[in-house]
This record gives sequence, structure tokens and C-alpha cells, in this order.
Amino acid sequence: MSATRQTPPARTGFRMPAEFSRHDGCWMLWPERPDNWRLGAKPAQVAFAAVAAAIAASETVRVGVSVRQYAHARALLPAAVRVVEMSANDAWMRDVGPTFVVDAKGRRRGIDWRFNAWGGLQDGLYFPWDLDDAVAQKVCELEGVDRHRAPFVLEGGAFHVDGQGTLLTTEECLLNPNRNPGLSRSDLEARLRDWLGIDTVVWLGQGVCMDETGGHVDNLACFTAPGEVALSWTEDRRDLMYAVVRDAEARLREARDSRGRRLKVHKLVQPGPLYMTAEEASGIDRADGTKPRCAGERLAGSYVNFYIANRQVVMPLLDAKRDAAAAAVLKRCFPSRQVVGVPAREILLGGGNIHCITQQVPQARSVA
Ligand code: KQY
Repeated sequence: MSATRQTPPARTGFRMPAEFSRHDGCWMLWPERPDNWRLGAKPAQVAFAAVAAAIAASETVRVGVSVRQYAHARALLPAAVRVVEMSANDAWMRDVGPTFVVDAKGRRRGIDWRFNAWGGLQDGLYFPWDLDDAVAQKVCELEGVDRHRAPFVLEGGAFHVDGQGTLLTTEECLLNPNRNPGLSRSDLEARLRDWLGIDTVVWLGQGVCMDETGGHVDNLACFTAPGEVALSWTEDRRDLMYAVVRDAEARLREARDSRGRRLKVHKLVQPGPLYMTAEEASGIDRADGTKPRCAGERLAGSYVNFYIANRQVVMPLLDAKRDAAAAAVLKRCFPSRQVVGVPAREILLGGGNIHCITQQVPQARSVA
């Protein structure tokens, strides 16, 4: 049995490694709710299976699936992917799964953040979210690691770390009173230090426009190496994102990381802009307690929402006119990894992308 602790893990020497560090595996969930995924989630399931297959080329992938979908998921997923029955309200493992931390003795633990469906009863995307909030505990149990249950709300997509003490996040998301109304910026910084083992927070302002998480950084910017950040980008002055990405760039250029370095910024041109079509919107069921989706809504498309696997970078393909340029930037950022594109519009229609549906299990190594 994995033990439950209420204490912050960094106080006993645990810290979150960067996503580009070595992994032991990756966790995902299986999409099925018809009020978020069109056509009974069939097209999204094909996209999720392709993501799992791409990641499985270099690390073990485990997918949590409801009892109803078990046989179908098993049939669609490659044999190398391990399928385990698990309840969830939707399929965003980045946000509902544990954030893994490691220490110098080679131990690994999981942080189980409180989850409120990206905003609780005020702005949350669905109700209830109790099954989602129980996912991290189950993953910790299956991984055989102790779990630290956090006394505050946070999602894995709301921060990135460089593994050397720096954390990247957005004010729009973390300071929103729909997450932790009683906590100030400095309270939150203290908690991030205590729970993730970081010492420097780089605050960006807004996230991607129309991002229904309320501005998760994982759709806007991420570390690609120590001292290097990829940033979603547009040169179009009329675009909603123009001011957002310029503000983010200015903050990144002013920032110093935990080692006192200036950050190198890699601009990743955004896809589109992309919008939900009438046909796509009509395939999504209406349901009480879920935010409806409408034709013509702008989608929060971004190439930054990729997953860094051990030997691949798995990136979303979203726009035939821009995919190749984005892949070329990622190839320069990750010269030792293969850049693999997966058609990801169906994931975007559900409100996120490849980073949002994955959660890495970092390798734990003892340091003598
Ligand atoms: O961005 C993420 N980390 C999750 C996206 C959730 C969208 C829910 N419909």
C-alpha cells in the first residue's frame, strides 16, 4: 500500500525533475464523455491511441479506462500499452494525475493536488469532478509510491519546471480566485517552493485566449532545456494573441532563472487561428453541469502543448500550413530526439492537447 502524507515533499528533499529528464513511463486516461468529445468520443479515441502509440516507442505507457470502454480501448491501443480500469470524469491526466517528485536517494513520490475542474462551481467546466480528484491516489497506488495530498488546488498543466529550481506559470491561472481564493502571490510561491522543490518563479501574464483552463502555461510556454523556453507566437497584430505573446516574451527576457541565467526564447508560430465548425459542435452532446460548445468558437490551439518522451517529442498536428515550421523549431530545440507529429484537432476540440492528456513518471536515481 502506498502511504498518504500531508506534508510538503520538498521539506524532506524531494523535487520535480524537468519533463526533458529521463522517464520510467507515462500515464494517460481514455476519453469517452459525449458532452465533451464529439460523436461519442470516437474520433478523439483514435487521436489518443495515436499519442499513446507514439510515446510507447520510447517509454511504457499506461492508460486508465472505465469499465464500459475497457474492451474497446484495449482493441484500439497498441499491445505495448498497458490498460488498467480506472474511473475518471474526463481524460486530462496532466491535471488529475499525480505530479511526481524524486530525491537524491532514488525515491519517488506523487503529489495529489486538489482538483476543482478548472474553477469549481464558479467557472469549472463540469460537475461533479470527484472521480477526477481520486485519480492521483490510484496512480500512486499502482506505481507503488507514497502520496502527498496537497491542501490547495493546482493542476499539472498550470506549471512547468526546468528541474534546476525554476518554475514557469501564469498569473491568469494561479492568481484566479476560482482556485485558491485565500492565497496571495507570495503564499502561492511559498507553496510551490515547498511542494515542488523550486526556488524561483517566473510569472507570465495571460495564457492562450479562449483556453478553458483559465490560462494554463502548458499551452503557452514550456522549458525545452535548462535556460531555454518555447513560446507560442504570432506576428499578426490583429490577432487576439498578439499582445499576450509579446507580454510573455518581455517577461521571459527580463527574467533570470534559479541559476541567474537569462532565458533563451524559441518562438513557435501558433496554428490557425482555428475555430470550431458547425459540424463539430453539433456532434457534442448537451448536458446539465457541462459548459456547452458552440460553432464558431475560437479553439485554444498551440504547438507548445507537446510531450517530451525519452526519445521523441510528440507534437500536435493542427494546421497543414504551419505544422512543418513548428516541427522544425522543435527539432532545433531537441536535437537528440525525433519529432513525431500526431493529428490532434480532435484533442483540441475537447479543450486541450497532447501535454494535457499525458503525465510523465520520472526516473528516480540515487546520487552517491
Ligand atoms: O490544458 C489542460 N491541461 C487540460 C485541458 C482541459 C480541458 C477540459 N475540457
